[in-house]
Amino acid sequence: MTARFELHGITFSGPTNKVALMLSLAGEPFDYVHVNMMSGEHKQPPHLAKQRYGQVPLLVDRNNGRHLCQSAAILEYLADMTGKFGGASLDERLQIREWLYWDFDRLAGPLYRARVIRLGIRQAPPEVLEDATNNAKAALTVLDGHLAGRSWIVGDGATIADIDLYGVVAYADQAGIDLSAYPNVSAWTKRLEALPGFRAPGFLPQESKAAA
Ligand SMILES: N[C@@H](CCC(=O)N[C@@H](CS)C(=O)NCC(=O)O)C(=O)O
Repeated sequence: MTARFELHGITFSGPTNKVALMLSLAGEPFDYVHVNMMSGEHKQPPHLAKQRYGQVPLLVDRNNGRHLCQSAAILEYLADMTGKFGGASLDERLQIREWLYWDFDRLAGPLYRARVIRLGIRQAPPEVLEDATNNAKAALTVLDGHLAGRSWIVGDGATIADIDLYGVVAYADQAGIDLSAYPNVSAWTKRLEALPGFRAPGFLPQESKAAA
């Protein structure tokens, strides 16, 4: 049977992995389309026609032809469509949205930046790496404080706020940040990794693959 969802991305990409993790945790099979960013495929007209920002990820919903961009918006859409990980009430949904915005305001930018500089994908002077690392650590401190005495970011179960934030925190090591300094965050990552359907970042193949 044809899978409902088609995910376009690249295995290296944190935002692509957030969406792939959501699909996997929700038990939704999906076709995966590898976008060759090394050759600039994401800036070519065929991709731009589907993803206005020339980025990955892109999610296609074959049930209705929708093309969705921006990982946080895609997570909200998938929560709506699957009825999973969307929060138990309006108040929870509002808190989830707050954390999604906070992620890209405070955590994802600096942590992903430190990662690509450390991996040698981007060149930057030492002070840029230091600034990114310090800002990522400051955001992790906020997250660690929030998780004190809590199992999940919002409410009593995993939501897309956890999936979204995990898709950044999981790269802390590659960003040169030792998570043992953030014990509540460390314990929370273990809880998320124990969920049925969990797949570690980087599980996507280096080529396109149809749903199993
Ligand atoms: N806020 C976007 C960020 C997406 C993003 O930065 N994707 C990167 C790959 S990890 C990309 O496509 N970079 C190419 C570009 O921005 O030109 C999201 O969450 O989907």
